[in-house]
Amino acid sequence: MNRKLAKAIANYQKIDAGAKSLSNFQANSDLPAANAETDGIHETWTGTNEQWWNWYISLADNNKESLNQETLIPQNEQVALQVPSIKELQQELAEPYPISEDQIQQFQTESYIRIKNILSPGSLCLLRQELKQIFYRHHKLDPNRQFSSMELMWQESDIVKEFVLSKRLGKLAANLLQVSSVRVYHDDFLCKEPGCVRTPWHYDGFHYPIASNNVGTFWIPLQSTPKAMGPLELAKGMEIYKLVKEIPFDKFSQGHDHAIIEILEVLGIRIDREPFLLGEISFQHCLNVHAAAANRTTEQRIAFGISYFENGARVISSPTLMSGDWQKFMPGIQPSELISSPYNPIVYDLVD
Ligand SMILES: O=C(O)CCC(=O)C(=O)O
Ligand SMILES: [Fe+2]
Repeated sequence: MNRKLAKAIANYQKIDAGAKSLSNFQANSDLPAANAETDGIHETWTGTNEQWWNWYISLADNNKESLNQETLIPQNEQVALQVPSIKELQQELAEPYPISEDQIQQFQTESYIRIKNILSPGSLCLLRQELKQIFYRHHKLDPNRQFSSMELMWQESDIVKEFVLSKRLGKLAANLLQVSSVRVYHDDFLCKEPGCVRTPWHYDGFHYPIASNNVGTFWIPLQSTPKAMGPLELAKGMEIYKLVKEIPFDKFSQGHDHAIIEILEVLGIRIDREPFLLGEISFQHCLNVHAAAANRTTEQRIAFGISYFENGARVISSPTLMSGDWQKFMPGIQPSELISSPYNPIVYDLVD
């Protein structure tokens, strides 16, 4: 192991042991009590998926950028654009995106790819309106909420369903992952309210209960997303996850995120922190290491995540609490079984 890396990990383990011996052990108020009885992750998540996200962002180290609610940066509200009719939307989403061999190679090497103009601004505006409507059908406005999240939005709306089950996105995911057929795992409404803290560093493969590396996620910002609003931050390279894998996870503190920040810095790993334009999206391989910045603006940062996996993949044999309430995303499917519930339809198949 690289000497600098070994030192950074040893340093983290010392801090982590110190924190635990000071009985910081059950100090995370976002962790459900039943999950605070052990210090491991090899157990079922006992809260909801929404609580999972709240707990997860509580593990982000925000020491470097303290957030002050009074100094949020004023941002123009997302302007309402002319939205397409359902027919126009269906036409747009049926159109395959012509991805080049070079782009596929780039994705396979760097572990993610950004693509511009994949969805029209009008369609994204329609998606944003629809997602907000669904979210507020279920949740009250709450000024204390930092992160507003919800999954399986496509089950509640024909418009969202058009996006999630679209040939445009499904085929693109299959082409980038180099597989012949993909199913959907879940979608994710990811709204950082003004002043919301960072999302900790991670790779999704550590979270997904799927026994395959052919899994990827579109991250679709639903407004142009400057650095101050909390865009995704993407480490370049398919091997970077190996560094992160070495670091023991701590479900109570910000130590894990802190250690990754240190390691990425010490080793000079290249990180893409560029803003996203409206219509620009990223697709991350499940081994891509990423985080997201805090939202320092006065407006909501809304992104829509859609995750696809190789058709034929199974559930891992022992899912952990890192996967949240994963059975919601594949009702009736047990560990080690083939993932084929009605919530995971085939979205693209080469032979169709
Ligand atoms: O939007 C965020 O803050 C994080 C999203 C993320 O990690 C993901 O979609 O995999
Ligand atoms: Fe992620």
